[in-house]
Amino acid sequence: MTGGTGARPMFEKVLIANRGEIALRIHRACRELGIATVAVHSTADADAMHVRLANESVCIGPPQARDSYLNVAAILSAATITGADAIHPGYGFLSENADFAAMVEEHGLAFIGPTPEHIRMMGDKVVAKQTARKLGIPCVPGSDGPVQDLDAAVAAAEQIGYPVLIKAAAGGGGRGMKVAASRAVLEEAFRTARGEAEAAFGDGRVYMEKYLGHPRHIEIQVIGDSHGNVVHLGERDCSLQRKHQKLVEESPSPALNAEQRMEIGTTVCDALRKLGYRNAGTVEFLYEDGKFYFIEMNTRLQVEHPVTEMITGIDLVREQIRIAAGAPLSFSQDDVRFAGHAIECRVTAETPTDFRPSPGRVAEYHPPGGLGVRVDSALYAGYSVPPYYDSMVAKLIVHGATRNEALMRLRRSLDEFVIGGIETTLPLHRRILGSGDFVDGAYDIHWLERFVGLKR
Ligand code: MV4
Repeated sequence: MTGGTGARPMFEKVLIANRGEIALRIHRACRELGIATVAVHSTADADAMHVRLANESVCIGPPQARDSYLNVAAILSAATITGADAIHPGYGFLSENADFAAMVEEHGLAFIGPTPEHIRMMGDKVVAKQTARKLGIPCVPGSDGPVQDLDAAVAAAEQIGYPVLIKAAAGGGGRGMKVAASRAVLEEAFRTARGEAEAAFGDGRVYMEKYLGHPRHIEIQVIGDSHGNVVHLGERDCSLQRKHQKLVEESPSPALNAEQRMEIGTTVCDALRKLGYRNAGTVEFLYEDGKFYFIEMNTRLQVEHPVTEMITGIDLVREQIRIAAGAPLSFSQDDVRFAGHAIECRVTAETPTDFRPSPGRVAEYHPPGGLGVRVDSALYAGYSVPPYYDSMVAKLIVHGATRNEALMRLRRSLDEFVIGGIETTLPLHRRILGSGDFVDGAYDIHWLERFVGLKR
């Protein structure tokens, strides 16, 4: 590290422990800060865009993620050999692996993310919820900690009131959840949830909550530095999802007003300041009948971060890098202005009606452009989408002065977007934009599954 931009010490070289559009996104932020990049890649990604653009690249293993992008020893070796100062993990892969974050630091490198302790704390959903509650964040009514046996489950359900939801402590992202509508089905739900949690995570601990029937999924973006500053950057409404895969995200949420936004944002910031949280994070809530209920915290940069960047003008990845180098946040809460409306569509290489994978060669690639249009993608004409990884191939993000302007711009951009040679979900996105409910902002977390199921 030496003097970089400004008076603060800055990294000279960052290793990007990821692939696809997010590797490119991180590379771009590094370049603007004058930082050199190291790409790591599997043998299947030798021709990937992030590898072409990076200053250096290292092959870290065969196609399967467990042998490459999850190969801690290979990634740490690549960082050591190339003399990197820091590692950015992106999202997915090792981004929320507390042991990896700790090993990065033990090797004398900076982990561009939160502390291993905070990653570990939020990875355990029971500890995360207890922490949130202690810090004054509103939570879903439920069991106080894990539920040990059937008797305890029955007692908790009586207390909470049916329907109840049984969740895995080691779960998250929707894995290992079971609803019980009454005492008659509680025993079966409890045993199944515990068995599935044990099989999936090697940790059979479960906890219980009141089941909310028609919530929206609204999350608060926060960022903190290592000097005790924590600010929020508003919310994202991520209710449009199918099988826990988000398809569309927007900010601001059509369901919130400025007062509600500031209230939940302030509550979250006060809590995370007490915790000493640093770097980017997202606090996830269910929002139903005018009330927020904490569900989880993500200790990483998220796929949908551009939505927040578009309405605040803040480069979240640049801030993450500066913070990891020890710099204070470059703005205060009062400096944050929420301007206009942003919407993101996640485009995947899947068939648009039944979501079968559609990897292969991209024969044509013509992304849309113009005012208020951003495309985050590592695609290029002639590129082959490998079958081994997540199917997301592009994020189309639009910004407008109003929600209506953003909708018009999104419709126009979706019509321009050409990805030839493979099937993508672009036609589904065009259909969603044609729906009256979506245009009205009248949707909850169940809306899309119904919409996809209808009118095939
Ligand atoms: C819930 C819920 C209803 N009531 N908790 C799914 C993912 C995990 N992060 C939490 N999840 C849910 N928790 C209570 N008490 C419904 C869901 C849920 C969901 C949440 C957010 C986004 C999409 C979802 C789809 C199905 C269920």
